[in-house]
Amino acid sequence: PEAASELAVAGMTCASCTGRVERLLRRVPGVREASANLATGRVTVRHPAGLVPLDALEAAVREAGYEPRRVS
Ligand code: 9UX
Repeated sequence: PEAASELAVAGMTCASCTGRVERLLRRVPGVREASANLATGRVTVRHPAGLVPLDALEAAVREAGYEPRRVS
């Protein structure tokens, strides 16, 4: 089934920031959609359950130039 992972991302302060984070996350194999919320500093990533390790998502956020934090 479909699943969603949520990450908090520090340092996103404009629409270009959120766009960059979304673009890099969508490149991760298995990711169907990534949506970053500028107001909350959170990113929701949709992907098939179990297929995409959180580590890969965090790596993509760092590659975009931002610092991810796990949220429970
Ligand atoms: Mo503009 Mo967002 O420099 O980092 S892209 S604030």
